[in-house]
Amino acid sequence: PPRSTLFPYTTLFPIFEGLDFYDIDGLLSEDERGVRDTVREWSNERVQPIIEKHYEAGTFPSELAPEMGELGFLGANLEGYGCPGLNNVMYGLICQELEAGDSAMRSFASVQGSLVMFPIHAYGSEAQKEKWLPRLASGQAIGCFGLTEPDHGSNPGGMTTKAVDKGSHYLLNGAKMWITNGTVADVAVVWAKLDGVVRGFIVEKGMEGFSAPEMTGKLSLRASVTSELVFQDVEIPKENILPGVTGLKGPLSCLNNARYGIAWGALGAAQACFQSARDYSLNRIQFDKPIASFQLIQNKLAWMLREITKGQLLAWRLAHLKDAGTLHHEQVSLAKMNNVDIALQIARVARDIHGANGILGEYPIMRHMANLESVYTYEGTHDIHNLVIGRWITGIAAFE
Ligand code: TGC
Ligand code: FAD
Repeated sequence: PPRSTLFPYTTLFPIFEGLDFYDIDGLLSEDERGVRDTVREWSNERVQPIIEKHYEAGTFPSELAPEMGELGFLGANLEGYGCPGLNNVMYGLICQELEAGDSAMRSFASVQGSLVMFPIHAYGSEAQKEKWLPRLASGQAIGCFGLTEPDHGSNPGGMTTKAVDKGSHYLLNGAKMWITNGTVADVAVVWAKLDGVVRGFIVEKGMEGFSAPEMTGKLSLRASVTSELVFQDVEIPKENILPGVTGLKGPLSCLNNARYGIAWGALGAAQACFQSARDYSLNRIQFDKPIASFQLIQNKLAWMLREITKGQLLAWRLAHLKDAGTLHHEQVSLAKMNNVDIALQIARVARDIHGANGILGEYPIMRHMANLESVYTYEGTHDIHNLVIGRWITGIAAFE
């Protein structure tokens, strides 16, 4: 369609600049700013130009996985075994910059680092750590995390995937659903009940009876691979159980780490939408003026800036609580819930400011908006986090 020449910025690959109204940069160390700038530059060069095509095709740009490993984006806040050992501000900033490109990129890093490498690092045997962590950190191997089942999403404690101790090995039966990276993963951290107690198992690609068909038909997170995991009498070697944790707190502790990353990541998507809306409104002429000159548009932009700024302060404080080791998981729930919620609302308002152009793939808005619908639901739905906070306030678990 003919387009106004007044849209100089509107290309297929906008350069993400970020928003820093409250001088958050002043709260960051030089090293933290350096990490942020590295990821931003990489994402602007390597992700922005190709991501819309991948989104439309429903494919993940797998050639970027080793690059992400080489640059230290995978398992960023873990130490040893080839992991980068960065602090949690840096880990958060990595998530922010990746998600400014696309939620699929942050999802990939979240699953790999927080949901696969973290449990192996925290609960694995020495042999498991040595076997998997260096390969996962470098992006040479890909991992997935199997908790959700077709009939157990918000309530993973009800899982029916089961392992039976057969003496020489465990026999695993059951199915997982909605598993990011499943089809392309070399290794799956799978949560199953052994004698009625939740345990973690390392399931390797190629094990007999294990398959991971890709789920199709998604209209959100299209640049991310999502799969089922099916286990039919899979013989799991005894040494593949995670020895360091029993019970639901195993998988839930991994989720804390990933939810933390999402609290930062969602701000990346929100800032990308804000930037696009600001630039569009300055260039779009209606009634002989840029639409940015109308009060209603300025009100929308000011509201976006306000919510992003509050979210940034929340994320920064969360990082310092996490680094200090005093963070409790209800604080993570608040930040995940708030920052995804405002990001989704910002994407919707940005779409409105773009008028009809807002529905085009040429702008990142609709893609971010559709992605954020998944982010709102995964890693604990918005309302599950509400109820977690409600339990903290009242002592009463309303989800039971
Ligand atoms: P509850 O009785 O509350 O807890 C059982 C045990 O776990 C402990 N615990 C936690 N520990 C660490 N971190 C947390 N966040 C924890 N929450 C609870 C708790 O202290 C207890 O320990 P212990 O020692 O007493 O046994 O468990 P519940 O069954 O009542 O469930 C509570 C509820 C509903 C909050 C929980 O089930 C939940 O969070 N549900 C949401 C499920 C979820 O988030 N699934 C995510 C799947 S993975 C995913 O979505 C990846 S998307 C990846 C991507 O692409 O980015
Ligand atoms: P349900 O639990 O059925 O919830 C449906 C609705 O009911 C929600 O609004 C919810 O808030 C509400 N609800 C549920 N219980 C209550 C209650 N007690 N009180 C009030 N309201 C309630 N899982 C993994 O294990 N690994 C992955 O890698 C992974 N990746 C994913 C990738 C994508 C793209 C998506 C969309 C999901 C992924 N998930 C993954 C699954 C995700 O964690 C679940 O979808 C999520 O936990 C919610 O479960 P559900 O979809 O079954 O919804």
